[in-house]
Amino acid sequence: MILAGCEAFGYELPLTTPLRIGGHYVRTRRGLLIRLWDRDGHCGYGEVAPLPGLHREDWALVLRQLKVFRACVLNGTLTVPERDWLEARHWEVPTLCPSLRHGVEWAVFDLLACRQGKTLPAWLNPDCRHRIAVNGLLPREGDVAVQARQLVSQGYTALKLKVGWESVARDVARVRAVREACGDAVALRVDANRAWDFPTAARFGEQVADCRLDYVEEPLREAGRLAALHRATGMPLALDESLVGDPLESSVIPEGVVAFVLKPAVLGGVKHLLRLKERAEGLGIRPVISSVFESGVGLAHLAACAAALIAADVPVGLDTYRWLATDIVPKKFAAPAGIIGVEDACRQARNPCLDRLNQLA
Ligand code: OSB
Ligand code: MG
Repeated sequence: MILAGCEAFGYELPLTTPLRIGGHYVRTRRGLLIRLWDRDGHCGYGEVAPLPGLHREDWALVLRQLKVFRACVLNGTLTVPERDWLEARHWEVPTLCPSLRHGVEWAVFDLLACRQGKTLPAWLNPDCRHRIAVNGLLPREGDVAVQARQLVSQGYTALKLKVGWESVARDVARVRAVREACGDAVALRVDANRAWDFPTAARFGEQVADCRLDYVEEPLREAGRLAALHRATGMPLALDESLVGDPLESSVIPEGVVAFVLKPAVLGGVKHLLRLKERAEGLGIRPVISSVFESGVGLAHLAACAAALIAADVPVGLDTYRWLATDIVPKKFAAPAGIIGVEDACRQARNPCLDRLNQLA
């Protein structure tokens, strides 16, 4: 298939609560929707939404690279192998930054699925799951126990709590409050975003040893001491930041790691994503697909990715949708009872409200 058209639409979505990420405050989520066309009038959508404080690329770089990519499309020089997903997954544009590469690739997959008259998940894998579970993301504000109880009563079976932004004593109290509020059946994950030095993380680990945490994501500023932390505390660990930019490609995975948190929009490109996923599965490590506050289009693609490409039914990190006050799809992305209906989300993503967006190119 030859790519024949490329359009870009900007969006700005107000957040229900501002985000604090890597020292940045984000009040409005900005992003781009791209639409790619073939010569027969089929189209596919992708989302490009670098998050300040997380992605290294800025908007100026994304827009510059998008202009070059679009010129290549309009020249008729970009051809994608289209027999099936196994062939198309090897297609890539070499020079794009991660957020743009991610959006372009998923727009291409969406377009190829459309050409074959299939939904995106069915095109990716005819045996894909139709419903996937989400880990409820607990907000920093308010009473966590109340929020946790609410999510569990709605049907959530996994919860994620951010720690490391206040004292260890407060973190331990919050973890205990959530565990007590939601009982033993719920998988409780915590994420420290590398906030701690070794002694602080070890203190946390000792004091929550009886809380049966599912895992602790990125506890340490110095990732080199993760195995030692696991040996000292027994805490199951998950990697997120440590997986970005290939540092683990040739190195040993620290003892105690039970999950890889995979953010496709940050890893940039399905090739890298699948390499990490295969490495994880080979080691018995759970791959957890996770979002960065995308709109309903980006979230639908992540849901398709988890449902079709991840063998195990692991709750995904897509609960960020609850932070968006509005969406760019007709029916706002949602996970009632902690479950995402993947096909419906992907149908919504093929019908975005372009009249609410601002056409850039
Ligand atoms: O640290 O995992 C993170 C979202 C944006 C930036 C960083 C992170 C996140 C999430 C996503 O936590 C939600 C999830 O994984 O459950
Ligand atoms: Mg994380």
